[in-house]
Amino acid sequence: MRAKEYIALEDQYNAHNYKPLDVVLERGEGVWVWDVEGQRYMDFLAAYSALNQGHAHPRLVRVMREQAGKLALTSRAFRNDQLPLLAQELCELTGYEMMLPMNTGAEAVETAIKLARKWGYSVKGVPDNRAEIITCQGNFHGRTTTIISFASEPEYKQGFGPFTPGFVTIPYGDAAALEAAITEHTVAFLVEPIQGEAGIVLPPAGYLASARAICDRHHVLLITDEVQSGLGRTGKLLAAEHEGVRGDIVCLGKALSGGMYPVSAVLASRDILGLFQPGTHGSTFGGNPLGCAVAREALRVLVEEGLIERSAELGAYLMQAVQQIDSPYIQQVRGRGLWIGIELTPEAGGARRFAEALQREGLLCKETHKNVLRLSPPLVITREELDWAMERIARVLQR
Ligand code: IF1
Repeated sequence: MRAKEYIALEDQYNAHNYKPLDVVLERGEGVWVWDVEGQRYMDFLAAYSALNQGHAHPRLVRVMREQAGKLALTSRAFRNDQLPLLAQELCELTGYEMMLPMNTGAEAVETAIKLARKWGYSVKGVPDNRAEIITCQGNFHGRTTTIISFASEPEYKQGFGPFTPGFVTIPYGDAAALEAAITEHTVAFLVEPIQGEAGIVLPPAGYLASARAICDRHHVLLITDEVQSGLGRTGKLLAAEHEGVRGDIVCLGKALSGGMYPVSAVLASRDILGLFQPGTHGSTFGGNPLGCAVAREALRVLVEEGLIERSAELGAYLMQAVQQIDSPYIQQVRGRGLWIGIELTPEAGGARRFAEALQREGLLCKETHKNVLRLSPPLVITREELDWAMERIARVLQR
């Protein structure tokens, strides 16, 4: 079938909850993908940073094939030989005492919310059903009804009420606003170390460290959502490390499985995760042996192929190259590691048309909100591949 036939089928039978570029992909390898007409593109989105290890990484494909043929799912009614090893390896890698496996990023964030509330009632002594969690303007933590209850983007929440109470929203990057919002019912502060969906927005230097100190001062848990910023994307294993900050609860997802399978997790101390008793939380697929086997290999690839260091080194190279582009359309360039947002001027006419122009040049990336072009290639990208991309990005932005 031709691309347009696939598009017609999708438009007829699939809900229109996205406005995808009209490119129909059938194969991927490393940073490259091919559409159904044999056209090659460089993937500069990496599925919103789920594909840090690149498409079809041979080590991940091999492990997935082997495990799929052995044992894919047991449910947690029984134990399996992969979850204990993932749990140990992930905790040793991150320095946390315990983990709880889920599937999607939203489920990890929901787990963190439930855990923080449970801690508030049973440890901090907050009166039942009075727990408050502070979140930030511009946040993105997933699409469940509780999570969109505190979304600041109207289109994420319009028409989905009634909303879950117990959330207070403050401006991102403002430590004084955080301290002012804390009450005796506050159990946690939920924050992205760098806001992804908001347009790769970095907070002021020292913000996360201030938030950490304020949470300590007020006996409030710091929940860092590293679903997108984590696992090497910013040039560190966890983005919070740039400020030497450790969240009390950390949410991971996306690249935890290298994009091969939905695997997410929550990390915390034994004192905190120990609050979940048997039967108080769960998931059919959470901790399944297939996802755990792939996640174990995805973490090994991340470390053994030096992808975290590569993200720091090539990210600095990419940032410097983008900053040198002389274009009337560029308002601001932000980012860290191989994660860059190019904010365009209002006169530029919106980032979508630049993404479409880049698609015609063989580069796939995505706009976020109206005016930001998001660059987040797989971390396996080479300097030559970056140069190939930069040539096209500069050409489109200077046109
Ligand atoms: C969509 C955005 C990115 C996330 C952070 C949790 C989740 C995400 C920081 C939930 C997911 C995805 C979801 C996808 C598009 C993409 C996205 F544009 F929506 F916001 F990356 F920026 N925390 N982000 O970024 O993880 O449940 O999806 O596994 O919903 O459109 P999930």
